This record gives sequence, C-alpha cells and structure tokens, in this order.
Amino acid sequence: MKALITGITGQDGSYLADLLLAKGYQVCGMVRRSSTETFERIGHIRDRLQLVQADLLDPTSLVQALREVRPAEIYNLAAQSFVPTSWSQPVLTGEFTGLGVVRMLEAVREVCPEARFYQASSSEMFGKVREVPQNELTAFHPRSPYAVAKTFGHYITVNYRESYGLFAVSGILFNHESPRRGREFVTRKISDGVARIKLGLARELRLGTLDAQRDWGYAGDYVRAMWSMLQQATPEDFVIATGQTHSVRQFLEIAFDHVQLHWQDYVVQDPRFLRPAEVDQLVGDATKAREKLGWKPTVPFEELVRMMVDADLELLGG
Ligand code: NDP
Ligand code: GDR
Repeated sequence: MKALITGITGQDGSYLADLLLAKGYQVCGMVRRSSTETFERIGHIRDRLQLVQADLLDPTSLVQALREVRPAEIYNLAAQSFVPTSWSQPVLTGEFTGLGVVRMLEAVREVCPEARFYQASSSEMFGKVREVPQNELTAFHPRSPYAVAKTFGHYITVNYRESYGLFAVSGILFNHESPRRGREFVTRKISDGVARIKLGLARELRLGTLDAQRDWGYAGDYVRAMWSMLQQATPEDFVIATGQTHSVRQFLEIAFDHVQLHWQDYVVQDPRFLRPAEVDQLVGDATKAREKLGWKPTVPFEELVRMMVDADLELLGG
C-alpha cells in the first residue's frame, strides 16, 4: 500500500507517517520548497520516506505529485493551522486551508479518482456551539477565518464524494496535542514555558484567556482514527474527541504542579493573546467513531499534560 501525506512535516503528519510505516505502507510526504528544511519532526524516519515537492497553492504541482506517487490513500493534513494567524493573514489562510482542499480534490479526480482521500477537518467549525456535546450532525458556526476556511474544506469534501463518487471522508478532529505540537499553540506554549521557568531560563509566561475550554486528546491516538476512516467499506465523516473538556487554567495547574510550582506566581495575562472572536468551550461526542471504527483515546488529560512537560524538560536539558 502506498500513501501520500500532505503536511508530513507537521505534528499529525509525523505521527501518521510513524503509524503507516509500522503497518508496512510505502509512505510518501508532500513538502513545500523552503530555504531551510523543516524536517525536525520526521528526522527519525527520513530515510524511510519518499518526499515530493508541491504546494497547495499550485495546482500543477499537486497533479505532478500525484502522478509521481500514485497513492492508494491520500491524507490531506497540510494547512495554515494557527487560528490567530488567520486574522492577520485571512486571504492566505483561505487559499491554503480552504481552496487548497479543492485543488487537491481536483488533482485526485484527474490523476487517481480511485484513491481514498482523508480531509483534516476541525472542531473549530462548531465555534459558537449550537449544542453540547458536538457530534457529526451539529450545525457549524465558525468563529475565525481559519474555521471558515475549514468549513469550506469540509463541505467541498462531502460535495466531491456526493458529486463524483470519490471515496472522500472528513475527520472532524478536536484538539490533539503532543511533545511535537508547535510551540505557539497554548498546550505546548505552557509545557515549554513551565520547563523554561523550572530550569531558570524564563521568569514568566504570558497568555491570553485562561477560561477557554477545549477537548484535548493525544495526537498519536488521533492519527489511528484517520487511518481507520479510510479502511471502512463506505466513506463517512466522523467526530474524534475524548468527550471531556478542560480549561486553559486547568492545564496550567497540572503543568506547574508537576514541577512543584504555583502557576499564579508566573503567569501574566496579556491582551496581545486575546482573539477578536473566541471559541469558549468545545466538547465532542465520538460515539459514532467508537461504534463504527472501534476507536477510543488511550491517553488521559493529566497524563498528556505531564508527558508534554517531561518532554520539554528533557529537550531543554533538565
Ligand atoms: P501543523 O501546523 O503542525 O502542520 C501543518 C502542515 O501543513 C505542515 O507540514 C506545513 O508545512 C504544511 N503546509 C502549510 N501550508 C502548506 C502549503 N501551502 N503547501 C504544502 N504544505 C503546507 O498542523 P497539525 O499537524 O497540528 O494539523 C494537521 C491538520 O489537521 C491541519 O490541517 C490542521 O488544521 C488540522 N487540525 C489539527 C488539529 C489539532 O489539534 N492539531 C485539530 C483539527 C484539525 P511546513 O512544515 O512547510 O510549514
Ligand atoms: P485552537 O488552539 O485555537 O483551539 O486551535 P490554541 O492552542 O491556539 O488555543 C486554544 C485556546 O487557548 C487560548 N489561549 C491561547 N492560545 C494560544 N495559542 N496562545 C496563548 O497565549 C493563549 N492563551 C490562551 C486560545 O484563546 C484558545 O481558546 C487548534 C489548532 O490546532 C487548529 O488547527 C485546530 O483545528 C483546533 O485546535 C481544533
């Protein structure tokens, strides 16, 4: 089996590549041209991967990448994925995160319509939530240019399945974290900040709202769900979540407790990190995934927080 992963240099791409290699797949990653390589997360498997250069902005490059690889499965994980950047670069976010999906789907239609296609959709599409918890039937109310772009990506995937009979599925994944999470996301910002403060490398940690609540899971568990969705007899969309929600404040408490410090002594609330529109609380209902995919999360919240703090302590030499 041959799989193509767009966004292989990101958090999820690297875990998915680990999983597919362990299953015996030939794994190919799509990477964009850069003056410096961004292969930090795939360094440990670099020699087992085929890499092709292409960019979501360039349709010809996508067609060429698919012609070169001829994948049986395509995981479209590439996106501008940081919500605050989507307000400062809304057009680019729309291009990457929204239109990038239809460019991929058009390339699939042209080159390998028999391939199975996974789209990385997001709980951010629920935004200002209509019901609690959120499932596959919950209406969307996106609250950022990122979420609006993801909503387009979601519906265009559904539409190409319904219009052209593609095996195209959309995974509506709630937040998932790991030691490979980008440092600007709040969980990694906290675990990195805690490690720096503990080791005497920093004195404070500046954050936005502490009240926001998220359904946080472990990325390693979530990539298993992506793979399972493409192994089903019929293409369907699934919500993937733990079903539990915690505030940024609770994340802080556990992270600082783990190194025997009090978060109140170090955390400074900084209006620069507030968003023009906030998503206050997300919590997912993954009953369908449990019943049809046999999927369930394996890493509880407290363990995830401690895993991330320990990894950052080790990385910084503590
Ligand atoms: P990351 O931000 O860690 O990775 C994004 C990837 O997309 C990187 O490999 C990046 O490449 C690539 N990329 C960005 N723009 C382009 C482009 N124009 N052409 C080609 N590649 C590009 O994201 P995650 O791994 O956390 O998330 C994976 C996907 O899942 C994203 O689509 C995200 O929006 C979505 N998602 C994530 C969730 C989460 O909690 N992590 C939850 C729900 C959805 P480079 O290294 O060159 O920058
Ligand atoms: P999110 O993740 O926006 O949910 O999107 P992020 O970790 O950026 O924010 C989570 C919550 O924490 C609050 N917050 C802060 N966030 C950041 N980044 N920095 C801060 O200093 C800070 N202080 C408080 C935020 O306001 C927010 O409420 C992630 C991304 O991975 C998306 O790509 C993905 O689709 C969704 O998760 C599901």
